[in-house]
Amino acid sequence: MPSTTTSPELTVPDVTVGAKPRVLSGIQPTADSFHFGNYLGALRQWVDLQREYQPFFFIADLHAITVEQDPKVLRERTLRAAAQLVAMGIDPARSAIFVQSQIPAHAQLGWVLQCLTGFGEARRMTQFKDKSAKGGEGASSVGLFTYPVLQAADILLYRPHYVPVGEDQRQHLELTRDLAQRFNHRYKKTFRLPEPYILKATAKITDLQEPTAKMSKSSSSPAGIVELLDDPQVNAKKIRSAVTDSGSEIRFDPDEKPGISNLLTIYSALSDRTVTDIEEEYAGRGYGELKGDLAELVVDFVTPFRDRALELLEDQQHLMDILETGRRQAAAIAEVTLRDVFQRVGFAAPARSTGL
Ligand code: AQP
Repeated sequence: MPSTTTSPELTVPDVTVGAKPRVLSGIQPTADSFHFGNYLGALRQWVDLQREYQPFFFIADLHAITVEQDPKVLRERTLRAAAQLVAMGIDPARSAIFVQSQIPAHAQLGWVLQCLTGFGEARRMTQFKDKSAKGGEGASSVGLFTYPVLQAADILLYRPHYVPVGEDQRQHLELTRDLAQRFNHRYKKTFRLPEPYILKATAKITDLQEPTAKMSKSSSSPAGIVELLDDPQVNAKKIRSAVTDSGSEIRFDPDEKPGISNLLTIYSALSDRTVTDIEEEYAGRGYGELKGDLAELVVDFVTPFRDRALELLEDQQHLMDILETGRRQAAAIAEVTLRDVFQRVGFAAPARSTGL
């Protein structure tokens, strides 16, 4: 557990004095299933952190539409995301699970922060460069460009201490902290400076077929990605067919042996054993044996998860109730922050309703 990182000089009005410190994170409903990168890089930490912190976890549908989505599919995937979060152990009794677009404050604060963000600063975000590379910058949406600023709003609204994410989000977290500091300095101390919570060992799970690239919903080939809701035997086959490196030694060396190092990382995370321990066990044995055993571990992990998620998906009303409870919890916090922001920026408050 990281040590506390709140800036000593920052006195943030906390609407839940005495409450536990907060964690917040989100995931996009951009595929039918989450993958091992999402799970090992971020979601597993969500499950662990919910015990000691006050957790807010959202399904980032506003972010999803930065690239074209089929509306019907997007709605389905939003519920699939909720089912997967619950199936993996996010407890709705402890954690607020909500849908980003249902809290208007995200987009509202996003606008205020856009007005504090330099164009050049936004341009430096490498994820935009990566994601716009395929179709060209001109064909990318402005939303894709300003995505990291909306993400800053997602985070700052809840004044969390920690944001559990994968390595690919580190730069966005730095921008979030910069914007928080800028707002606090220009107006009045309002935002907590959140710390990224990135577990080094699993910060970047790579593509099984292209082990120097990150495993990704949108850019991995089907053979390169382990999707948690896929048929477990299909996933086992993908592990057995993973690209490995020249030579035969089973050794963790991400530069020289990215393929085998990725498999060792996944093995270690699923078995709760150290990489060194696994290297020792497989000393003198071939890649095939390691892959075969890892395939079995993967089947043992994904089978109960998938069964539970599919069962949850059969009761959509229950999932919508969970999201509505989460929405209310999140809205209560977000609206207070937004009110502070609007007041500090100088927006005129609406006149009190006369009831007419
Ligand atoms: N390969 C990965 N290794 C470690 N962490 C990862 N994450 C994603 N891929 C890896 C982490 O998962 C969380 C949710 O990700 P997201 O849905 O918000 O989108 P993303 O980071 O852009 O992931 P994808 O799979 O590449 O999605 P698409 O293709 O839709 O853009 C984040 O915390 C992320 O760090």
